[in-house]
Amino acid sequence: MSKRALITGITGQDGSYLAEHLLDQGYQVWGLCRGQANPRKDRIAKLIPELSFVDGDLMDQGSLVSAVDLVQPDEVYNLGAISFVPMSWQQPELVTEVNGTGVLRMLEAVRMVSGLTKSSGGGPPRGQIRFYQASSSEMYGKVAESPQRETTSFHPRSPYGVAKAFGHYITQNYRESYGMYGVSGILFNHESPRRGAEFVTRKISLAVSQIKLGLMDKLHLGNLDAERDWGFAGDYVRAMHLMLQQEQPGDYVVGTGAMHRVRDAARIAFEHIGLDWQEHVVVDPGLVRPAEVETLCADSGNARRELGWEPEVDFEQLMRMMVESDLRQASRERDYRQLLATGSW
Ligand code: NAP
Ligand code: F7E
Repeated sequence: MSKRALITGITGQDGSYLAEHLLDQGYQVWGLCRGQANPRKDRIAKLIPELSFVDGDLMDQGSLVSAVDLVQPDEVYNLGAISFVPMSWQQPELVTEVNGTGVLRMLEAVRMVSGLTKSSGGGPPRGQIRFYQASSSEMYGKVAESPQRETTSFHPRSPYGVAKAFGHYITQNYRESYGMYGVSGILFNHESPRRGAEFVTRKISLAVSQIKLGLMDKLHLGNLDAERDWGFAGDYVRAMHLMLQQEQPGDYVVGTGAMHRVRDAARIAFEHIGLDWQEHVVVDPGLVRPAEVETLCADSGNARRELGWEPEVDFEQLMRMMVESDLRQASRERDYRQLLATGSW
């Protein structure tokens, strides 16, 4: 019989790639969706027609228990979160509730449906449901060492990072307290043509496509010197799945090990369409964060050795892929507007 997976955050970037990957592996896949008329649900349902949906919200314990009980999954991937870091200074309590306490609620739902009680410690993992938590390199924040690995201490710099650290530790705690098969993937920044427009790589690729078509001229950015280890989301969801296939549960760092600055992302994207980024990028101090994470770089040695995971797309390929995708979309929209304006169709 095929395995069943339940994914929270199905309407987000990673949810879509993970669902496609699991369907390819022969899984039946359910996505947890919130809200009574979530427009992003229609979008993902159109993109992946084989998906099934179940209602639920990480703010609502009862809905999560019902969802897990209904789906009876073999694997739960908790990807749901408010993922844009600056939001976490605007609404710190909400972000803590969804990204921190939400993890606890999801673990409780899995524990209750699995009928797990306190473990006496040791022994093989208990319960039939395996749980994946989407931890983040933002937990490292002001980094204690570079590159960062599983044992590097945390120093989060935003309410987002603090909430993710809670989610990380509570997952470890359920593993130790109940013997649950629970793991956290400490994923570094990963991007794609499906990335939200608020994140810096997509903000750049969207702006480049608009500038190419003469629809805008200047792109406002914040800290150009921030360094990140950016990879491709399609590569990273393979690591999530592999983590749940191991005999013993464990936490893994996932990243490429290559670091670039925000200014490199801009340069590569503008160069791809034959323009000089410095003629179009304007630094806006209003976009600089109150406490910045200056530098992040992954040591994914454990994931490579123990999971056999390797990234396949490098940073230059990634930026070019995103620019190409946005250019195609922007050209289609321009042609459509022209057709509407001339009435010639
Ligand atoms: P994303 O595109 O922003 O998607 C976030 C998802 O969370 C959306 O489907 C959203 O659904 C859902 N969500 C928000 N609030 C919710 C709630 N109260 N209940 C249930 N679902 C809720 O994020 P992503 O890039 O795919 O990232 C996936 C996960 O990995 C997140 O937990 C993120 O924090 C973490 N992460 C991401 C990266 C990265 O670089 N992408 C790196 C490390 C960790 P709606 O449509 O309902 O809003
Ligand atoms: O910022 C700098 C900004 O918003 C990257 C999330 O998926 O990855 C993501 O968090 C860097 C920061 O991603 C602009 O200051 C400069 O240093 O694309 P971002 P993020 O904050 O690193 C982690 C791992 C997650 O877990 C999160 O969920 O770029 N930057 N100028 C800018 N950033 C944005 N957004 N916009 C700018 O104009």
